[in-house]
Amino acid sequence: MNGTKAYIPVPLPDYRELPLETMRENARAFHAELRARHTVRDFSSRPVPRDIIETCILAAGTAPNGANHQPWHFAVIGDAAIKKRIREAAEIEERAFYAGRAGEEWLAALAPLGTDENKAFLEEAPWLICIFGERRSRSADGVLRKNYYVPESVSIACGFLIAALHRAGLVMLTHTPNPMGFLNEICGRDPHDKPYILMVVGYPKDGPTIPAHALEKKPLDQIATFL
Ligand code: IYR
Repeated sequence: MNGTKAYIPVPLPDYRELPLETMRENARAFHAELRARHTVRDFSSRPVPRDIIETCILAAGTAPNGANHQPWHFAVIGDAAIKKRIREAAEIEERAFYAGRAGEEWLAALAPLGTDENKAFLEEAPWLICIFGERRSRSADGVLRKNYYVPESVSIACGFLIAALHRAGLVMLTHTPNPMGFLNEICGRDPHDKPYILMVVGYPKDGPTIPAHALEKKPLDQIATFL
Protein backbone atom coordinates (compact mmCIF):
# COMPACT_ATOMS: atom_id res chain seq x y z
CA MET A 1 0.00 0.00 0.00
CA ASN A 2 1.78 3.15 -1.21
CA GLY A 3 -1.10 5.64 -0.83
CA THR A 4 -1.54 6.04 -4.61
CA LYS A 5 -5.10 6.90 -5.53
CA ALA A 6 -6.73 4.79 -8.25
CA TYR A 7 -8.00 6.19 -11.55
CA ILE A 8 -11.81 6.00 -11.58
CA PRO A 9 -13.44 7.20 -14.82
CA VAL A 10 -16.90 8.80 -14.52
CA PRO A 11 -19.17 9.98 -17.38
CA LEU A 12 -18.35 13.56 -18.49
CA PRO A 13 -20.74 15.77 -16.52
CA ASP A 14 -22.31 19.03 -17.75
CA TYR A 15 -21.08 19.01 -21.38
CA ARG A 16 -23.60 19.84 -24.05
CA GLU A 17 -22.84 20.36 -27.72
CA LEU A 18 -24.10 23.70 -29.07
CA PRO A 19 -25.25 24.51 -32.60
CA LEU A 20 -22.48 26.30 -34.57
CA GLU A 21 -24.39 29.60 -34.63
CA THR A 22 -24.80 29.48 -30.86
CA MET A 23 -21.09 28.76 -30.48
CA ARG A 24 -20.29 31.82 -32.59
CA GLU A 25 -22.72 34.01 -30.72
CA ASN A 26 -21.48 32.84 -27.30
CA ALA A 27 -17.84 33.38 -28.29
CA ARG A 28 -18.68 36.89 -29.53
CA ALA A 29 -20.67 37.71 -26.42
CA PHE A 30 -17.90 36.48 -24.13
CA HIS A 31 -15.30 38.54 -25.98
CA ALA A 32 -17.58 41.58 -25.70
CA GLU A 33 -17.96 40.95 -21.97
CA LEU A 34 -14.22 40.68 -21.36
CA ARG A 35 -13.48 43.63 -23.63
CA ALA A 36 -15.67 45.68 -21.30
CA ARG A 37 -13.40 44.91 -18.33
CA HIS A 38 -11.04 47.71 -17.43
CA THR A 39 -8.41 47.77 -14.75
CA VAL A 40 -9.19 50.51 -12.24
CA ARG A 41 -6.87 52.28 -9.77
CA ASP A 42 -9.34 54.61 -8.05
CA PHE A 43 -11.61 52.71 -5.69
CA SER A 44 -14.64 53.76 -3.70
CA SER A 45 -14.74 52.62 -0.08
CA ARG A 46 -18.32 51.41 -0.62
CA PRO A 47 -18.67 47.94 0.93
CA VAL A 48 -19.11 44.83 -1.19
CA PRO A 49 -20.88 41.88 0.46
CA ARG A 50 -18.50 39.08 1.40
CA ASP A 51 -20.66 36.36 -0.16
CA ILE A 52 -20.07 37.81 -3.64
CA ILE A 53 -16.31 37.58 -3.12
CA GLU A 54 -16.69 34.02 -1.79
CA THR A 55 -18.58 32.93 -4.91
CA CYS A 56 -15.97 34.52 -7.20
CA ILE A 57 -13.23 32.64 -5.34
CA LEU A 58 -15.15 29.39 -5.77
CA ALA A 59 -15.20 30.14 -9.52
CA ALA A 60 -11.42 30.72 -9.45
CA GLY A 61 -11.00 27.40 -7.64
CA THR A 62 -12.42 25.54 -10.65
CA ALA A 63 -9.33 26.42 -12.72
CA PRO A 64 -7.35 23.61 -14.36
CA ASN A 65 -4.18 22.97 -12.36
CA GLY A 66 -1.30 20.59 -11.74
CA ALA A 67 -2.45 17.07 -10.71
CA ASN A 68 -5.64 18.68 -9.36
CA HIS A 69 -3.74 19.55 -6.17
CA GLN A 70 -5.27 23.05 -6.40
CA PRO A 71 -2.03 24.68 -5.23
CA TRP A 72 -3.48 28.06 -4.31
CA HIS A 73 -4.68 30.01 -1.33
CA PHE A 74 -6.75 33.19 -1.42
CA ALA A 75 -6.12 35.42 1.59
CA VAL A 76 -9.02 37.87 1.65
CA ILE A 77 -8.48 41.05 3.61
CA GLY A 78 -11.38 43.26 4.64
CA ASP A 79 -9.98 44.44 7.98
CA ALA A 80 -8.96 48.13 7.92
CA ALA A 81 -5.94 47.70 10.21
CA ILE A 82 -4.52 44.88 8.06
CA LYS A 83 -5.12 46.88 4.88
CA LYS A 84 -3.20 49.77 6.46
CA ARG A 85 -0.24 47.48 7.24
CA ILE A 86 -0.27 46.19 3.67
CA ARG A 87 -0.37 49.71 2.26
CA GLU A 88 2.53 50.84 4.44
CA ALA A 89 4.68 47.83 3.53
CA ALA A 90 3.80 48.07 -0.19
CA GLU A 91 4.54 51.80 -0.34
CA ILE A 92 8.02 51.24 1.15
CA GLU A 93 8.81 48.91 -1.77
CA GLU A 94 7.10 51.12 -4.33
CA ARG A 95 9.04 54.23 -3.22
CA ALA A 96 12.32 52.38 -3.82
CA PHE A 97 10.98 51.03 -7.13
CA TYR A 98 9.90 54.40 -8.53
CA ALA A 99 13.00 56.17 -7.13
CA GLY A 100 15.21 54.06 -9.37
CA ARG A 101 15.21 50.36 -8.51
CA ALA A 102 12.96 49.72 -11.51
CA GLY A 103 15.51 51.13 -13.95
CA GLU A 104 14.92 53.65 -16.70
CA GLU A 105 13.46 51.30 -19.29
CA TRP A 106 10.84 49.87 -16.92
CA LEU A 107 9.83 53.31 -15.66
CA ALA A 108 9.46 54.49 -19.27
CA ALA A 109 7.18 51.51 -19.98
CA LEU A 110 5.00 52.49 -17.01
CA ALA A 111 4.81 56.21 -17.88
CA PRO A 112 1.64 55.86 -20.04
CA LEU A 113 -0.11 54.13 -17.12
CA GLY A 114 0.37 57.08 -14.78
CA THR A 115 1.24 54.86 -11.80
CA ASP A 116 3.37 56.03 -8.88
CA GLU A 117 4.36 55.00 -5.35
CA ASN A 118 1.09 56.11 -3.75
CA LYS A 119 -1.19 53.13 -3.17
CA ALA A 120 -4.21 54.67 -1.43
CA PHE A 121 -6.39 52.00 -3.04
CA LEU A 122 -4.87 49.44 -0.67
CA GLU A 123 -6.79 51.12 2.17
CA GLU A 124 -9.76 52.50 0.26
CA ALA A 125 -11.01 49.39 -1.54
CA PRO A 126 -13.29 47.13 0.50
CA TRP A 127 -11.40 43.91 -0.30
CA LEU A 128 -7.83 42.88 -1.05
CA ILE A 129 -7.31 39.32 -2.24
CA CYS A 130 -3.76 38.01 -2.05
CA ILE A 131 -3.30 34.88 -4.15
CA PHE A 132 -0.59 32.55 -2.85
CA GLY A 133 0.90 29.57 -4.65
CA GLU A 134 1.64 26.60 -2.41
CA ARG A 135 4.76 24.56 -3.20
CA ARG A 136 3.35 21.83 -0.96
CA SER A 137 -0.18 21.39 0.33
CA ARG A 138 -2.45 18.84 1.96
CA SER A 139 -4.92 16.60 0.15
CA ALA A 140 -8.53 16.46 1.38
CA ASP A 141 -7.50 13.58 3.66
CA GLY A 142 -4.59 15.50 5.14
CA VAL A 143 -1.59 14.05 3.29
CA LEU A 144 1.16 16.62 2.61
CA ARG A 145 2.12 16.49 -1.08
CA LYS A 146 4.42 18.27 -3.48
CA ASN A 147 2.60 20.48 -5.98
CA TYR A 148 3.26 20.85 -9.70
CA TYR A 149 2.95 23.68 -12.22
CA VAL A 150 2.25 26.09 -9.40
CA PRO A 151 2.81 29.39 -11.31
CA GLU A 152 0.75 28.17 -14.26
CA SER A 153 -2.08 26.92 -12.01
CA VAL A 154 -2.20 30.09 -9.93
CA SER A 155 -2.13 32.30 -13.03
CA ILE A 156 -5.05 30.44 -14.59
CA ALA A 157 -7.02 30.71 -11.32
CA CYS A 158 -6.28 34.44 -11.24
CA GLY A 159 -7.70 34.75 -14.76
CA PHE A 160 -10.85 32.95 -13.71
CA LEU A 161 -11.11 35.17 -10.62
CA ILE A 162 -10.75 38.35 -12.68
CA ALA A 163 -13.46 37.19 -15.10
CA ALA A 164 -15.76 36.22 -12.20
CA LEU A 165 -15.31 39.56 -10.43
CA HIS A 166 -16.04 41.39 -13.67
CA ARG A 167 -19.12 39.29 -14.31
CA ALA A 168 -20.30 40.09 -10.79
CA GLY A 169 -20.12 43.81 -11.61
CA LEU A 170 -16.98 44.61 -9.63
CA VAL A 171 -13.78 46.31 -10.73
CA MET A 172 -10.30 45.25 -9.80
CA LEU A 173 -6.60 45.89 -10.09
CA THR A 174 -3.82 43.31 -10.24
CA HIS A 175 -1.30 44.94 -7.94
CA THR A 176 2.22 43.54 -7.68
CA PRO A 177 4.35 45.29 -5.08
CA ASN A 178 7.90 44.13 -5.70
CA PRO A 179 9.16 42.29 -3.67
CA MET A 180 5.95 41.16 -1.94
CA GLY A 181 7.28 38.73 0.66
CA PHE A 182 5.84 40.91 3.45
CA LEU A 183 2.43 39.48 2.56
CA ASN A 184 3.31 36.03 3.97
CA GLU A 185 3.75 37.45 7.44
CA ILE A 186 0.77 39.81 7.31
CA CYS A 187 -1.55 37.11 5.91
CA GLY A 188 -0.19 34.40 8.23
CA ARG A 189 0.92 32.11 5.42
CA ASP A 190 3.76 29.61 5.44
CA PRO A 191 7.05 31.27 4.39
CA HIS A 192 7.34 28.69 1.57
CA ASP A 193 4.11 29.89 -0.06
CA LYS A 194 4.59 32.50 -2.75
CA PRO A 195 2.36 35.55 -3.08
CA TYR A 196 1.66 36.04 -6.80
CA ILE A 197 -0.81 38.88 -7.04
CA LEU A 198 -2.56 41.24 -4.69
CA MET A 199 -5.98 41.90 -6.21
CA VAL A 200 -7.73 45.09 -5.21
CA VAL A 201 -11.49 44.69 -5.52
CA GLY A 202 -14.51 46.94 -5.19
CA TYR A 203 -16.49 49.69 -6.90
CA PRO A 204 -14.80 52.49 -8.85
CA LYS A 205 -14.58 55.93 -7.28
CA ASP A 206 -16.91 58.60 -8.74
CA GLY A 207 -15.72 59.88 -12.11
CA PRO A 208 -13.09 57.18 -12.62
CA THR A 209 -10.51 57.44 -15.41
CA ILE A 210 -8.24 54.86 -16.97
CA PRO A 211 -5.08 55.38 -19.02
CA ALA A 212 -5.80 55.77 -22.76
CA HIS A 213 -2.84 53.41 -23.23
CA ALA A 214 -4.87 50.58 -21.65
CA LEU A 215 -7.39 50.69 -24.50
CA GLU A 216 -4.80 49.67 -27.09
CA LYS A 217 -5.42 45.98 -27.68
CA LYS A 218 -3.35 44.08 -30.23
CA PRO A 219 -5.32 42.73 -33.21
CA LEU A 220 -5.65 39.01 -33.80
CA ASP A 221 -2.87 38.82 -36.39
CA GLN A 222 -0.42 40.19 -33.82
CA ILE A 223 -1.35 37.78 -31.05
CA ALA A 224 -2.06 34.56 -32.94
CA THR A 225 -0.72 32.42 -35.78
CA PHE A 226 -2.65 29.51 -37.20
CA LEU A 227 -0.35 26.78 -38.47
N1 IYR B 1 4.37 47.40 -8.92
C1 IYR B 1 4.39 48.78 -9.36
C2 IYR B 1 4.85 48.94 -10.76
C3 IYR B 1 4.03 48.41 -11.86
C4 IYR B 1 4.61 47.48 -12.71
C5 IYR B 1 3.93 47.03 -13.80
I1 IYR B 1 4.82 45.77 -15.11
C6 IYR B 1 2.63 47.50 -14.07
O1 IYR B 1 1.96 47.04 -15.19
C7 IYR B 1 2.06 48.45 -13.24
C8 IYR B 1 2.78 48.89 -12.14
C9 IYR B 1 3.03 49.45 -9.08
O2 IYR B 1 2.09 48.76 -8.74
O3 IYR B 1 2.94 50.66 -9.21
